Amino acid sequence: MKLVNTPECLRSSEEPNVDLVAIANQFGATVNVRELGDGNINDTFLAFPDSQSPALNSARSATPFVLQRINTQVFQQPELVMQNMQAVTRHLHDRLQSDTRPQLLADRRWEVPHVLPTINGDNHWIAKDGSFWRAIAFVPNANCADALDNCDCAREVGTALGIFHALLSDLPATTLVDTLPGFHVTPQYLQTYDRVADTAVPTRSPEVEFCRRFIEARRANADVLEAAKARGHLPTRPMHGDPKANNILTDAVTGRAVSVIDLDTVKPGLIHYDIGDCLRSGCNPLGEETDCWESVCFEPELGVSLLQGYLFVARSFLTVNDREYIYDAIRLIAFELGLRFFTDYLAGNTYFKVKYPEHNLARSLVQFKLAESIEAQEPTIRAIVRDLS
Ligand code: GN1
Ligand code: MG
Repeated sequence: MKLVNTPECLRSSEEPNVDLVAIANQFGATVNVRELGDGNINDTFLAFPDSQSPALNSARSATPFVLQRINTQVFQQPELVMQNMQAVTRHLHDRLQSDTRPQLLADRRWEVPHVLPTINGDNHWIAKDGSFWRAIAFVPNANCADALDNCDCAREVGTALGIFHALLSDLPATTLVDTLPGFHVTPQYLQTYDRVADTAVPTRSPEVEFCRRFIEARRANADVLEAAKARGHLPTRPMHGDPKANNILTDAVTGRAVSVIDLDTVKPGLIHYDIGDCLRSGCNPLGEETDCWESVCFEPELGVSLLQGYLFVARSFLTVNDREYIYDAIRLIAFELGLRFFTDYLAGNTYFKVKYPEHNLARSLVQFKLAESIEAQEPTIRAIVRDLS
């Protein structure tokens, strides 16, 4: 996430009636609220507590906190999202406090993005208009990047995902609820695409034709991970669901990874979707919002470093089968995200936030170009995984 440069006290320009300070006050006396980040689904703000407030006590410091409005069209059971987040953050916290704190974390700063209660002790607050709000601890002195430009950063991003998976590897997946059925089940996205493409007003442009042909050529491979799961080759585990590079924070001074944030999508699933998502986002130096989609490529040097970081930690719990499907995961998740963006473009931009009507089309082209580049480097990527295992 990037801190967006906005006026001191922000009232969302699209929603002049939303009093963000009043909403933030439900989580503790607040003087100021600013927009934070560029999420595609939820609305995120940074709230600054009133340091003069008598209500401020040792339980709540004057540190800013993250205030979020959950998109309840996407997360239709937001209470269950909170339940999953709390199950995961409690588990992370307990492991960090206990004797089972991994040796790897002995000399590493590691922060858990805890859920902060409302002044009434609840884990969320529902406004009069029905909107769903919650607060999360802000990790100070940390940065994130939408795209990675050097191998040290890539290694740290991979290490962070490895630590996250390692810390959760003893949490039974059954502890978590499937809050987003179908999320990261690629064949289901294909079914949705087929339904939407049948009814969408036909749009003809070279870019749209490129996307349609791209999808058709890869249809048969879309179930590679789901089929592996069905055959018992890949187990269901707690997954993050969205570990793209900018959801990993690094210490502002040392550059070492310190946290994995954005836990809305934690649920039972295949960690391969996480591995794929981390690589597809971390090894695309132009980033997923670039206008230069024709120049997008998967940078193998970044891939080596990211996988070095990940596998160094994850080799303790990954099986031979797990390693076998890492290449497929990287290819598939870029294809899947392109498919999701393209479907949403055809459907009239109802899921992802957009800044202009063709935004989702532009995003899908980036992901398809990335998938093409990953496919062209299959032997290299498979060799990287093999050599690191
Ligand atoms: C969405 O909102 P954000 O940026 O955290 C999406 C992810 C995509 C991502 C692409 C619930 O995440 O699946 O990979 O955009 N989240 C959901 O940037 O659909
Ligand atoms: Mg997210």
